[in-house]
Amino acid sequence: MQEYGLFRPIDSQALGSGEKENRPIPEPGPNEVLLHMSCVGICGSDVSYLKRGAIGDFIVKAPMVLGHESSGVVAKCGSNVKNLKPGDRVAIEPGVPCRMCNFCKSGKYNLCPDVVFCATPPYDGSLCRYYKHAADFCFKLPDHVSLEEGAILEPLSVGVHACRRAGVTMGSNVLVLGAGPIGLVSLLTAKAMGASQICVTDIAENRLHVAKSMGADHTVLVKGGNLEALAEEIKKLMGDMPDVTIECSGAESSIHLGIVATKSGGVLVLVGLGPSEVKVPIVNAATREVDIRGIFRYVNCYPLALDMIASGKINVKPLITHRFKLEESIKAFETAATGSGGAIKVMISCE
Ligand code: NAD
Ligand code: 572
Ligand code: ZN
Repeated sequence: MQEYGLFRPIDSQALGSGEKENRPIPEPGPNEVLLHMSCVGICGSDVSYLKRGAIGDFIVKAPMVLGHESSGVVAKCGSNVKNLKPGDRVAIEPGVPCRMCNFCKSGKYNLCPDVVFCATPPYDGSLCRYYKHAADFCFKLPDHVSLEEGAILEPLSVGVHACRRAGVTMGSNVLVLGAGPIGLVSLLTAKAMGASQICVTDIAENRLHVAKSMGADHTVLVKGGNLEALAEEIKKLMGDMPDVTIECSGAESSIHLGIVATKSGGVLVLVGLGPSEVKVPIVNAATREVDIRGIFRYVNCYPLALDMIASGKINVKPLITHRFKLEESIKAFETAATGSGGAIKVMISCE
C-alpha cells in the first residue's frame, strides 16, 4: 500500500483550516478507473465548505476532501473498462448518478436524488494525488487540450447548460448578470453559440474589465439604485431589450433586474444561488411571459464543452489567474476566498 498526500480541509474542531492527510491509494471497481490527479480548480462552493462548513442544507459533518473541477491521468482500469487505458488524460465529470431512477432513465441525470457529487457532503472530492471515478464519467482529452483546460470543463459545463436552458442561438441578444467564473463561462458559451450581442453586469469594475477582454460587447457597473434605470441603460446599449438573461450572482436585486430587463417573451435563467427566498416582481414576469428557469449543475454537457475548447471556438485560458501546488493548497484557498490579485480561477496542480 502506498501513501499519498491529501488535502483534508474541514474539521469540526477547526473550521476553515486546511489539513493534509495520508490515505491509502483506492482500488478501482470493475467500472472505475484509478486516476493520478493533475489539476483541480477551486470553486466558490469549495471555499464555502471550508470557511462556513455548509451550503444551505448541505452541512459538512465529518472531514471532507474538497475539489470537483478536475482532471487526471488514468493509472489503472477496472476489469470492465473499455473506453480508457492507462496513460489517457481525462476530464472528470464529478457527479455520478444512480443510473436507476426515473430522472436518470429519462436523461435528466443531474436531478438524480442519489447522485454522488465530489466535495458535496458527505462525499469526498478529488483534491488528492490518486482518486478513483466511474470510467464513463471521465472524458479523454485530445493531445492539444491541456489538463488545466480539462479541469475547466466543469464550470464551462455549467455555462453550457445555462445557455441550453436559455435557448441561446444564432443572433440572440444575451444579458449576463455577474462576471465571476460562472458568468464568464456563460459569456464564452453564449458567444460560441452565436449570440449577437452580450452585455455583462457586475458590482466590481475589475471583473467587468475581464468580461470585456473575453468578448463582452457591453458592460454595466451596478452601483445599486434604480433597477428600472439600469434596465433602460442595458436596453439603450444593446439597441433593444435582451432576449435572454443569465443570472450568475444570486443577488436579490440582480434577479429583480433580470426580470425587468428581459424582453417580453424572453427567458431568464437563474444560475446564481443566493438566499433561499427573494422578493422579485413576479407579476411583471408573468404578464410579459418572461420564462424563469433554474439550472442544477449540468447534464450531458461535457462533450460539447470539450468540443468547444478542442475546436478552438472558445479560449478558457484567461480564466486561470493563479496556480499553486497541492502542498500550497491553504494559500490557494486563501487566494480564492479573498479574490486577492484579481483572482478568478485558482488552479491547484496535484502532480
Ligand atoms: P462569484 O462569487 O465568483 O461571482 C459572482 C459575481 O457576481 C461576482 O463577480 C460579484 O461581484 C457579482 N455580483 C454580486 N452582486 C451583484 C449584483 N447585484 N449585480 C451584478 N453582479 C453582482 O461566483 P461564481 O463562481 O461565478 O458563481 C456564481 C453563482 O453561480 C454562485 O451563486 C454559485 O453558487 C452559482 N452556481 C450555481 C450552479 C447551479 O447549478 N445552479 C452551479 C455553479 C455555480
Ligand atoms: O460546479 C458545481 C457547482 N454547483 C454549485 C455551486 C458551485 N459549483 N451549486 C450551488 C449550490 N447547489 S446546492 O444545491 N448544493 C449545495 C448541493 O445548494 C448545487 C449547485
Ligand atoms: Zn463548482
